[in-house]
Amino acid sequence: MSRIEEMLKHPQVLKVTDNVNEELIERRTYKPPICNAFSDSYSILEPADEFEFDIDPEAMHKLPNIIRNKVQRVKGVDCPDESVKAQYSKKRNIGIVFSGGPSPGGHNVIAGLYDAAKKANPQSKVYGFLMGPDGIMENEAVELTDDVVNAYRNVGGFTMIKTGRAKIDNDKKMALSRETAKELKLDALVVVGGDDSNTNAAFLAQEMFHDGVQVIGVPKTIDGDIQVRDRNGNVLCAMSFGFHTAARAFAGSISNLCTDGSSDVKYWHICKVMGRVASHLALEVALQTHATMTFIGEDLADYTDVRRLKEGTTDYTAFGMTLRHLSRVICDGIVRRAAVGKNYGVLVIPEGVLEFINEIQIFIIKLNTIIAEYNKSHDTTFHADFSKLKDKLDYLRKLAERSEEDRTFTVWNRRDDDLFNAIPGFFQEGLLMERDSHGNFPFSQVETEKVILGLVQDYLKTLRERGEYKVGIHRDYYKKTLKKGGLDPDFYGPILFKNYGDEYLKVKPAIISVRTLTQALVKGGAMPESDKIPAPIEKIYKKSVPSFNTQLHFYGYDGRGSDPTRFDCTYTYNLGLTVFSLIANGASGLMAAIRNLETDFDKWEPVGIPIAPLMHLEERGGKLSLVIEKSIVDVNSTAFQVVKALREKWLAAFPGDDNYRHPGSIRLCEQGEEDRPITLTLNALGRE
Ligand code: FBP
Repeated sequence: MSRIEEMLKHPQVLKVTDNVNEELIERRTYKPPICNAFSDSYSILEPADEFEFDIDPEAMHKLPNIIRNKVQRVKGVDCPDESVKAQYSKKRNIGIVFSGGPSPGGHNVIAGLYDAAKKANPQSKVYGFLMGPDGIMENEAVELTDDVVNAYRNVGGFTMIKTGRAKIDNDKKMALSRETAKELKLDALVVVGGDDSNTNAAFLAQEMFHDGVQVIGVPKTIDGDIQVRDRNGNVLCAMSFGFHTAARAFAGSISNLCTDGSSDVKYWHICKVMGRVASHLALEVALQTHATMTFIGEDLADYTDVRRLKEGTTDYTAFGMTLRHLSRVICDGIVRRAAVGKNYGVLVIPEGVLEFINEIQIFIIKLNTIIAEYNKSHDTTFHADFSKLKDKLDYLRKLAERSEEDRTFTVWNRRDDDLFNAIPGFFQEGLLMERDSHGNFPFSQVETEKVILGLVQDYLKTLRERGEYKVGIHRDYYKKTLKKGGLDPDFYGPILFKNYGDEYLKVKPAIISVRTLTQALVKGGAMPESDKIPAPIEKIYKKSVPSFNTQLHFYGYDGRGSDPTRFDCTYTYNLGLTVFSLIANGASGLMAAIRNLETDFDKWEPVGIPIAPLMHLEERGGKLSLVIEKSIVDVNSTAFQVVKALREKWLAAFPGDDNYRHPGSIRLCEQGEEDRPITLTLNALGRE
């Protein structure tokens, strides 16, 4: 036996190389607290009539059997009627599926549902559909057992049954799903997904209504864009699960960059954070880390260029920030920090920021329409027929030509084509990328940060040439350096700096090279033209010349796969218990939710929210579809207003320390991690 083979058998080596470590054992055995409603033997539903919705006529028409559902409160009872007991405890077959991107806490939804179902009747079966909705259509399912469920308690990812992005969106797929439900004798189907998947859940609930299969949705997505209020603004679901964990994971890494950046003081870290459209994650990251600059897409869209608003005229270009303008705002922050010696920092950009930039949004909508139209009218698809960028651009050029001959064809004209051809190739490719099955634009695949960075670099170059981008020199350092070289700082100071006397000294704008420095010294009477620049002066000058060094980062898939925070563990386990209560009480077409997430745990209230009344008509892939509306960041919310009010402080474009915050790492049992998203706390305070 070789030495290494022997080593591999050593108990210590076996222990440290085992997949199961202490952390995993701690997670698997942790028991999240349960809401009061679940501490009794049974739970019942009580309609909460005070919550009302504006119903879309199309939803009324398409979802007749579930549109009149009410919000239901889950209440614990110890001794209900015998008929209630019998209904609650009957043997059931329940199927559960993950749909869309992973979101930390999903396994606990399964664990909560499994525990409640088995407690109510040990004969009940819970099936996990594999690989997302495809698993339903193809009847690929596994019966979940104690061993399987226990291995994943409080553990991140959707590894147990995997996930997928398929959509059950036509008669054939519906028929296949009904067939599976029949084969497995399902009483209920649980769809754990985002806005599109819960939309799908509503259609499945309608479709399976007469088959007697109940369908329940669960609000999942790290993007945090499933937030439900009733027509009067009462909050029913403040946040989808997984958001807190992803934000904390991103914040942990970004906060480390803040520390690194303010230590070696040479990089700007450009961090793109996930969130396909809404900027909730970026907002929470800003609150968690106090990163130097964080942009919120919704805020950029809300921008109004008042100079363009002349009385009596409407200039639509005055509304919303352009990419160019955004790059100017970023440069302004960079230049102001450099002036106080901080030529470094951390910039956070939401993944979906382009969606809020007027000119880009127009491209996305136009290209979505073009691609959808093409796919509708051809047997093949746009992306199959035009695999190379050049072919796609040729096709667009032809459309532009067509618009000149046919005035009714307006979707792509010569101006669109010219503008599109002026943007970098990699960005063109990004904008033309294949849409997902829901018709969504794949923002995570586009190198947004590179597009913005390109513009920032160009403009910083201009500012450098204009002498406006300089690194400020601390006056003590300046004085020490000159004195050490035998020069009088007070003599040279007014010649070199535009603000001699301030704490950070800024080299005059006209001095942008060794040549212009020589000229300034000669003009100031400090030396004849033939002399060499004194070494201490040259040293100070060189220190004032900025170089813009960047490191690009993308925070998305890593945080999505993180182990859940205590908040998400508790939230999701209770969501699972809620799902079972809704099923056991005969509900269908409801989404499980927990109210009062923003308060202390003892006030958390499990509810069922009717999905159909949340639907409205929206343009998707070139046609109007009935979908649940995404919640984007409300720029009037307290959370956003706090970030806005503290922006200058966090930019720290003044002498002294930066204002970074260290959220720490995600821990399960110990205290120390704040117990809910800061966004929720602030917004709740704002409503008080
Ligand atoms: P869900 O809405 O399905 O939860 O997914 C959200 C998300 O993580 C976005 O933040 C991101 O843009 C997208 O998924 C990435 O998609 P993919 O996993 O297909 O790359």
